[in-house]
Amino acid sequence: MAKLHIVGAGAIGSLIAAGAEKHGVAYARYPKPHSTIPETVKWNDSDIVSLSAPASTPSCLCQDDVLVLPLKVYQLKHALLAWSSYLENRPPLVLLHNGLGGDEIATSVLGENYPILLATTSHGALKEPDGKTATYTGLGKTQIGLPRRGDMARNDKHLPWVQEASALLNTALPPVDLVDDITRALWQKLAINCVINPLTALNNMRNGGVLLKEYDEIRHALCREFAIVAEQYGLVFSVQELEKNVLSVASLTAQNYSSMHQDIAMDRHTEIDAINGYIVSLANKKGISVPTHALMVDRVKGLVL
Ligand code: KPL
Repeated sequence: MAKLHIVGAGAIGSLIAAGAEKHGVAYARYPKPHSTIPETVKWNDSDIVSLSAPASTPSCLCQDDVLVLPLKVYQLKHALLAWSSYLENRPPLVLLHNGLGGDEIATSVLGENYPILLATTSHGALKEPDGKTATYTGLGKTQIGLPRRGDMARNDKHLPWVQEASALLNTALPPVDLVDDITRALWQKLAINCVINPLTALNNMRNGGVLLKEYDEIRHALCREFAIVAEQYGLVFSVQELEKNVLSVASLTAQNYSSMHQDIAMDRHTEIDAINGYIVSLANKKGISVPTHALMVDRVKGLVL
């Protein structure tokens, strides 16, 4: 029976584990040593799902298993180096994180031909302050797909390993949409994070604060610079479309605190390098100036100094 191997002790990983537990999918969890890992998840129907104890030593994974990495981009390299010796059967990896840059890290550790899927989720989950419980705060969906590679054929998503890995995740935590162009979906999500995350962290406000008139100008500048950089990398977005998506997510999640707001509030490392920092580094490679994204990076880094 194919098994989901879930790395880390975060809220989304716990949600996937709870879905696997509820729906009869075999799974194992691998938190970092000494981290507090949720033992139960409060499901969205108030059911309390008890999770299996962490598996301390990973055994060699089977080819039809799936290794899910719901980690921050800055944690990925270390995790993949630690896992690489258990991956000789080449089970597929699923990278699930905010921001971009994870695929480059994974291919630098495992090589261009390693079977990798990229995913983004809009399910809401949060780890309670005691660290021992997580709560499923909002039903969403997960989009998954193959990273763009030069030789990619349109029907690659019909490859058996791609279908099987996404079906396994869909059984655990539906709905999972296997999409033709995950890169575009990830950039769309990146634009949302580039605006909501730094503005909420810098101004100590909930996501709904981004809707205020006083942020019109900066929202627009961030979306405009984003669209210019994206176009240089073959992704065409209209500034209006990006702003509309930002406003829609800010209003749907108006009462929530963004992950970057939470990271700052809890004195944790932020994901700014994989979000606005990713845009700045791509812009630099093309000689484009993105002063508003660069300002966000500097100011967020200033908050944690
Ligand atoms: O992904 C998010 C985050 O907080 O990181 C958003 C979409 C902004 C929702 O809070």
